[in-house]
Amino acid sequence: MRIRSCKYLYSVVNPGDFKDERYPQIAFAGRSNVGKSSLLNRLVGMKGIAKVSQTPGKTRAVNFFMTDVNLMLVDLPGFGYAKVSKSMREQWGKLIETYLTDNDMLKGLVHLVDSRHPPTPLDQELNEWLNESGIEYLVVLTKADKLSRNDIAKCLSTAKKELVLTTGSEPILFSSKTGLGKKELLRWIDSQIQ
Ligand SMILES: Nc1nc2c(ncn2[C@@H]2O[C@H](COP(=O)(O)OP(=O)(O)OP(=O)(O)O)[C@@H](O)[C@H]2O)c(=O)[nH]1
Ligand SMILES: [Mg+2]
Repeated sequence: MRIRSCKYLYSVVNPGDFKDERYPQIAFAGRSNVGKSSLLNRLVGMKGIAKVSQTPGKTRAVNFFMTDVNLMLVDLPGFGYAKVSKSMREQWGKLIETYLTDNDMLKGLVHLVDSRHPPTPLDQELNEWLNESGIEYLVVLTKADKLSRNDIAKCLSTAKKELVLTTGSEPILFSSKTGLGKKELLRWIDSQIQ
């Protein structure tokens, strides 16, 4: 599969505002600043389509994008941003959970984990939640361009140790800088929507 173009559709901030969509969707989730928007941009080969920022917590809505292959990409708000109030955190959780629950059009979720650090407790929480939900997911270890050769093997084994991987395949390494992992990720997405 190759995505040649992509356009931003709309954002949802309130759990009650999700629309029924006719197209299959792949969603991207992970802690704030893990590289979700950058990955999305790399995947579709368009730099500015999802906003990338130095400031964590930038993506506070669920953002919907439409590709030329009739597949929707869904950028979920990052979790675990410390500077956000408890009530706001709960609101985000509710928003994400509402989107993920009973969504027939959701064909898979990409769980992004920073390759430089072990999965956080919030990553483990999402992982457990996904295992119970039955949603198919793939763990993607981001910012792999920042790893040394040694770290690469280590981060793969740490991810497999700290997370319980019940669906999908092995975690993959990804870099939005170099494009590492893009082919593999597209292959997985393709298999999810067949
Ligand atoms: N070296 C390197 N930096 C990356 C990579 N992916 C993202 N970054 C950087 O990490 C920072 C956060 O990237 P974003 O793509 O905005 O992360 P996000 O997960 O969308 O963040 P939120 O929207 O805040 O949840 C930016 O400064 C990016 O340039 C990567 O593969 N390699
Ligand atoms: Mg983002």
